[in-house]
Amino acid sequence: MRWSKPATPTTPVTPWPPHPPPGETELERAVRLEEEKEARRKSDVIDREIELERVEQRKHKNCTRVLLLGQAESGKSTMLKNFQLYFAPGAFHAEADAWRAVIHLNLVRSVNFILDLLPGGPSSLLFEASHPRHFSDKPLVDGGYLRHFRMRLSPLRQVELILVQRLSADDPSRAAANVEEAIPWYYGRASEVSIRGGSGWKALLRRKRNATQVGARPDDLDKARQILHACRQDIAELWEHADVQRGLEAEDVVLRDQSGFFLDEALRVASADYEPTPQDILRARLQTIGVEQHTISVERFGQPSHRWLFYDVGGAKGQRASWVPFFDDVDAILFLCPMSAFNEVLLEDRRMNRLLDSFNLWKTICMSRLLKGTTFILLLNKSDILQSKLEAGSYKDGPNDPDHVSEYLKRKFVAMCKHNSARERQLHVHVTCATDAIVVNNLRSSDYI
Ligand SMILES: Nc1nc2c(ncn2[C@@H]2O[C@H](COP(=O)(O)OP(=O)(O)OP(=O)(O)O)[C@@H](O)[C@H]2O)c(=O)[nH]1
Ligand SMILES: [Mg+2]
Repeated sequence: MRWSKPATPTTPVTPWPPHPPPGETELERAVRLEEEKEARRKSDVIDREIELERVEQRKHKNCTRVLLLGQAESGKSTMLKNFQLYFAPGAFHAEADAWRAVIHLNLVRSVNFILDLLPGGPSSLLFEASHPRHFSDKPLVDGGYLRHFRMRLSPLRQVELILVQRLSADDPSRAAANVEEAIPWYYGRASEVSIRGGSGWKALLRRKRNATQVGARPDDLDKARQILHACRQDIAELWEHADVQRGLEAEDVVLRDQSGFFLDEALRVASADYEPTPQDILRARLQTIGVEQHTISVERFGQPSHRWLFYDVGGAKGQRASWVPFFDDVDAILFLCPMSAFNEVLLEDRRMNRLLDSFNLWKTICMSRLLKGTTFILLLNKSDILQSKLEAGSYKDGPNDPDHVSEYLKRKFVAMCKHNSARERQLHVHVTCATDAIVVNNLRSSDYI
């Protein structure tokens, strides 16, 4: 029962709290008073909820709400970073410290991945009998170099552990579970880095760092940086070693096209005074688990004015059911399709081609009745990787021309949208490279953003 006044004074109403009934016993009175107290408490809770809702709605008035959708590794979180870089560069740069740990973890995982692939590693694959054993005058396997690298780079296992623990919650067992829980390992790529819990990890990292700065104990992040610094020459040498390069090539492992690739810049990234650049942050890979809500307050003349509310979702198959509750609460959907994935399969379902999966997803989203009036912005992403793949001759059945492929995809997506939408909708299509820091500026030249 709500605690409220009558709508008009003339309307006959039951008084509340009701008058005590005649002949009420002590016990009945105590029960009645308790019930009235409980009713008031419930009424107060409801009032508070209504007020909160009103405050939220008021906040949203000056706020554009965008839902980022697309399969895993399509570039959703990268686009979000780019929006932050464009609209709130101050906030973006303030988070650089936290991203350094992710970038270091990306780098260390790539090195450990290569070491694991080499003979004697747990997933030894390179230099099997079918391949020549060495390509350089300093053979990696036969010349004792591998032993040298293994020994010199063994502290990187500890660095990996420290970074995983620091990027996750305090509980190390949870840290271990967080990593790779969604994606099975397979030999063609380094394992994923995933942290559950939205952007909380950045705050956690900051808090822990501040706590150690007042002198409680030496910071293990600094220790990890020192180890990395000491290993950086060996990392660069291992990566550049002709045997490693040719071995990976023979196994069709193209690390350069993979997420979180920093081996080409190992000397810079692993140096003790390394500060991540915006470009590094855009290229850092951190898998999203669940749905994260991010608010970007536009920094204009130092004053926040307009706000963006982004919902960034995990794109892997097992994550998609959690998208639906956000469908009816957004002004626009930003859907990303990685064009370069035409010859790849989903990590979580290796029978499914990634481009086909994007088509299926797009169709489902266009058909959704909850989204029938929503504006769609389609980003045909990873144009740079598409181009390098085509230059390498990967697209054998047609002209190796990126414009031809993007035009074809654009026509296909537009037709699917028309065919599957319940009514006509606004659809804007762009070819993008989400790691390019000017991408939002380019989108802004179309007047709807
Ligand atoms: N070269 C290149 N890399 C890109 C591009 N877009 C994203 N990436 C990289 O691809 C990786 C995956 O991008 P994310 O933004 O993490 O992908 P996501 O869609 O958020 O993936 P989930 O969180 O798993 O759903 C990151 O390392 C990005 O830096 C692009 O256009 N070109
Ligand atoms: Mg993501």
